[in-house]
Amino acid sequence: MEQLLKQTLQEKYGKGIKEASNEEIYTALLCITKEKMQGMKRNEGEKKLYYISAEFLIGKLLSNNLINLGLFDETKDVLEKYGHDITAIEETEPEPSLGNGGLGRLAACFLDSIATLGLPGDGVGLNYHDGLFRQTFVDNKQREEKNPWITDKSWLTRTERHFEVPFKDFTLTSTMYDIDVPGYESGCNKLHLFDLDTVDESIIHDGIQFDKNDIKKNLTLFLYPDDSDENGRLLRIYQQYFMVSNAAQLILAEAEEKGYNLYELYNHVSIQINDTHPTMVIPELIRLLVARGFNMDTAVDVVRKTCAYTNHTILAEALEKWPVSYLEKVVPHLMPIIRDLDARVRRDFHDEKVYIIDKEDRVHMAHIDIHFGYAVNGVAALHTEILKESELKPFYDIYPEKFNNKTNGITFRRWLVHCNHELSDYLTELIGPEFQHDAANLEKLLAYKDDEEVLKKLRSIKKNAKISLKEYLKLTQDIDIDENSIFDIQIKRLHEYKRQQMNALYAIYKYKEIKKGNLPKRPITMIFGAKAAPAYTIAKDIIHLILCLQKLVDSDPEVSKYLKIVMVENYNVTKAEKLIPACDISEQISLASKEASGTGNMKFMLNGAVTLGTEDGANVEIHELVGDDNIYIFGAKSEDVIKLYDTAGYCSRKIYEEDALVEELVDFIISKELIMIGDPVNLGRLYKEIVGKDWFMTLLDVKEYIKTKEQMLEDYEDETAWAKKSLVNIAKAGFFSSDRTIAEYNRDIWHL
Ligand code: 26M
Repeated sequence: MEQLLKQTLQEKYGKGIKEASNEEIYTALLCITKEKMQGMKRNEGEKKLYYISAEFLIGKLLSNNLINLGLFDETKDVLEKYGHDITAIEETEPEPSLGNGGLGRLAACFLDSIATLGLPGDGVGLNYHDGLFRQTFVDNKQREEKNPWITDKSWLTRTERHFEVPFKDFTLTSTMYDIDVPGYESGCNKLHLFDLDTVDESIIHDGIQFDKNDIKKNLTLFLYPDDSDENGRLLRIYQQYFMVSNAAQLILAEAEEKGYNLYELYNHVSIQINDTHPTMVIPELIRLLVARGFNMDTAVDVVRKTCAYTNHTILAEALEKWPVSYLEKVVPHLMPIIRDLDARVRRDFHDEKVYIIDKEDRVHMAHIDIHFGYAVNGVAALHTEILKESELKPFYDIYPEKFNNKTNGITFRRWLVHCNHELSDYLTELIGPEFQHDAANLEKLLAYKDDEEVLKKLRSIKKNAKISLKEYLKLTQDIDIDENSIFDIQIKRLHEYKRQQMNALYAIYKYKEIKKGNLPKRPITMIFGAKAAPAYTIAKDIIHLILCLQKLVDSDPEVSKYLKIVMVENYNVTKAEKLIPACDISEQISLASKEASGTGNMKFMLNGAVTLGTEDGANVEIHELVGDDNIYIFGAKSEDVIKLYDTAGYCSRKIYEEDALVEELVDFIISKELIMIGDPVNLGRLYKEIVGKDWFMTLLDVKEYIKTKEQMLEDYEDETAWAKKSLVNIAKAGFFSSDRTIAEYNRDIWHL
């Protein structure tokens, strides 16, 4: 590496390693790594997977690629020798924000594991020029700005693949860009991102506004910030069709190039449909096969044996239902096929709940996937049970054999080895390096559960991570935090079901307690990080509340000695990598039944945080693995919540009126202290929402939540007992390696 780096810097900039700037070294390392990956062997086989997803939240790639190529330590040493720090060099890399949250990050972890397991499998998606917006805070409110990430030297490689994508009124020509996906000590796959040469970034104005009508100029400009944004639904359909038509054409082109018989496509290809966003790949593939001479029945049969679908949510508003009129406007050539599929369903089944086109003329995308795919999976055990027993019950009754669970996972290369070198090195020293190949080996750590030395070392590693985070927050937001305080962290998209508002009510509780003189034994640092969809009003009001509380506490010297509230600006993958190793308490407090899995919960556990959570998503499996002593569980159970919804049995106003403490906490949202800092419109609206609707039942669980968190704070004071909990969490995290998840997908669904 030393020689290569010297030579590259000399050629590019006429400089030595010592004199080169961080940017120059970054660019040189990027070029070197890219070239190495080009020379790598590709994972190959008789059958290949295409993972189609509207989002791939890949994060920065330099360190990750160096780790997977086995070059990280060497590179770090070379840089140190010449007085450079690899962390500072990483800072100069722009983060591609090609995802909203969990679903996109999962796709990125999966690509890493697919490559690492040596499986032939590529990702297919879109090359959004500005990704998800960049968040800033102005007047205690979220502001959205564009977030360009593509520079002349990037991980993208323009290819010679182009396809014609037909829309109603015009045809567009695509260009395929590739990003290499190196496996850890294994072969290489690719992420194919499709784009349009005519996209024009100059049409963006005032933050993230742009002309929604000129598809040739705007198609791949932005990633849609989830469907709470009503605006631009048509554009979303243009994007989805552009993505899947390119994917389908690529799949057929590669199959034809390899000389495969398309009548046996399913022996050579599996297509994983990541949520319903790529669902149109089903009618599109049928269309393309019919154009190649297939009759309709055969085309349907071949496609059905090729496609599999993953469901990531039961939230009704997130289940895509496109009005027929929209599809007619954008892709009229798919409508006869979709109508034909619907007719097949109506012929075979007499239950309107499973029809593709409903009475209101809306196309249910998930229904296409379930009828015309061969597998349907949920993303955690509880979630899959809820799909089978309630949300998708009519489908489960028809196709029990298609349903299966694949509990999510995370790549340990990024979420341990890269983001927490000190912990990862110590684990290697203690239990050997095998856990890096097979995460189940982390259980060897249990042998040290009562070893005072080990527990002490784990505490010191945590402390160092807290100090690093302290330095980072000082540098980036000029915020001071105390490394001796307890770090309580909730980082995830802002959504009412995730209940950041409940955590904010805890902050109010603590503020009031301190005011009353009930001082905590140790200061508490409450950290939040979350973006809200620009059109999701209440989510933005919750951000406003948290920022106002942050100001209130900061300006009160009596309270700020004991409590600090920090809202991290522009929360993204890079920030997650700095926050997670420093965490003591991992907040996973969604309303039971609503969080399909969660993956942040796994990242925190792996880095030694203790979960404060409801019995929801993968928390249930974490609970089973670590046992009652090493997790803090509270709140209503999912069966009870589902019952409450079914019977309309929940009334937040009743709890508010009958419980003095709840009333006091909620009233504080519109107290004069907060109104002086914040905007009465936002705070008033949030207050009304919680008292009058509280759709995600915050007031149902808030008291037990407060009590459980108080217990945690008390237990934290027994340092040895706490370090033991931390150790057990790390030791039991092996199950959540995405290598395990992918091995299961391959065993049960893909058969590569
Ligand atoms: C929909 C329509 C239009 C525009 C955007 C959307 C949309 C985009 C993202 C809808 C949902 C999106 O994401 C859902 C998601 O991230 N789900 C999460 O998936 C994770 C991985 O399986 C789970 O761990 C989380 O629990 C789940 O919330």
